[in-house]
Amino acid sequence: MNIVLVEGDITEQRVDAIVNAANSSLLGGGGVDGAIHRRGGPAILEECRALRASRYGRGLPAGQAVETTAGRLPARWVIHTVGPVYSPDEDRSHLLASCYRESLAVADRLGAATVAFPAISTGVYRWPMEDAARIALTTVRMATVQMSTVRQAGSALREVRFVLFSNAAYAAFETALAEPA
Ligand code: AR6
Repeated sequence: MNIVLVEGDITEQRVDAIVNAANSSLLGGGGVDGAIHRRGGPAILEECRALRASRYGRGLPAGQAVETTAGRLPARWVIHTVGPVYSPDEDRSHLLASCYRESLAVADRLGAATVAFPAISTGVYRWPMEDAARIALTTVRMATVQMSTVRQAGSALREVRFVLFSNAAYAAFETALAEPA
């Protein structure tokens, strides 16, 4: 399983699944969420509305993940996850880690070989980039090791790609990736 860093726009990634940093409403927003819905078209929102009506009447809780179609995007699925809002007073890193773990579990269940993540919670939800990068990489490394040891047949997952929207975000992930696992 490879971890790859790229600087770019997640909506342009040709992967099986892209992860959306959504909010609990699942009904869209700004940032990466806005970009995904804009470029993916109305089919994604339609499925999100159906999920609200069926399984998530109170919204998708922070740390959980659920998939929809990717509409017109060059991916097969969008996995929506809700990051925690950063708080200087309360450690919510378990919720941020859970976003990565749960999204990978959904990707694995779908049989995705390639998955792209944005830097969840580092925009509107204000999580400091260096810390978010460390949590993201530690969690993905641990989860993929577990997936390959727990599943006898092996997971289809071959690549986890982090798509970073700025040079500073890319540099933070590069530093965290260079740290010993
Ligand atoms: N591709 C990759 N990364 C992007 C893109 C893109 N097209 N656009 C932004 N980013 P944010 P959050 C980066 O705010 O902090 C939404 O309104 C961005 O630079 O999208 O989890 C939701 O509806 C930042 O580093 O998500 C929620 O209400 C990272 O993606 C709320 O924002 C995440 O920024 C979620 O906040």
